Amino acid sequence: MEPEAVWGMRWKNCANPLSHRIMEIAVKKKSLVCLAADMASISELINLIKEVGPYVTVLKTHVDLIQDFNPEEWSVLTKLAEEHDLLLFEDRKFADIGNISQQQMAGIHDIRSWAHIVTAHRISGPDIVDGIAAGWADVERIGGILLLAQMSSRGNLLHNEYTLETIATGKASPHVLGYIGNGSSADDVAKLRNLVGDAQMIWTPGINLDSGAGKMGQRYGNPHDSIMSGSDIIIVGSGIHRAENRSAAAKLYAEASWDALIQRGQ
Ligand code: 6AU
Repeated sequence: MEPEAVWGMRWKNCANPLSHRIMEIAVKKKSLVCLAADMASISELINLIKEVGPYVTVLKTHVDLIQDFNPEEWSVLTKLAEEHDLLLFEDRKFADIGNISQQQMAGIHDIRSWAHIVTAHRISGPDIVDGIAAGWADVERIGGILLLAQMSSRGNLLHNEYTLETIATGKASPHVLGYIGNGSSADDVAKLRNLVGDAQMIWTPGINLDSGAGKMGQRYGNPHDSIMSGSDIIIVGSGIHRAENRSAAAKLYAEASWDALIQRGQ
């Protein structure tokens, strides 16, 4: 299948080259799954990649959860991810002023040198986007930013006006690949898609086939509803990495996401 036939308007209108790469891998693997690989060690992450690699398009990390982080072993992991055709997404949720965000792209974890995608909050002002892009430019790389326009957690402060400002910033910057939306609510995702239009992606966390599994205020919706209401990538964490058979779980989420995309049509 050709990506333009599957993704339709999204393929046609998304200008960011990384979004096309994501859509291509998604078609190749028939999976709109980003795995939230919230592991505590590099070896656990490596094992997880080996189990679920074929069913996952993007690997999302929280590198500050890794207790044994060291750059040498991390490069083994990034190489393995590349072999599995997995894009790396560091969910750093940058929130500081632009200049500090640029410096935080370096530091001990050197996110700028391996992450294709990062998250950022819009809270400090629009310049955070340029700060992060400058971080990538420092090592002659280009990446994509996902701005948090909504969240899945209960009681969050990302109200309508904040969401509108976030989208305005995102639309004005070539570095912004798209937005994080609230996967636990199909209505919220549909509203966000309406505001965003067709030229940027929406990725949704808060996805679990067991809707009652949320802990500490996390809320869940399902893959089908989220994609049908306008999400392009579902972010699934514990639904996969806590499953008894992680490979089978990843396959299940991949199939649900792919079937919904085909049903959504163009
Ligand atoms: O499926 P879970 O609940 O095990 O994991 C959800 C993952 C976690 C969160 O840090 C992240 O998704 N997340 C985000 C992201 C991606 O930025 C935003 C949000 O609103 N809710 C959320 O859970 O790694």
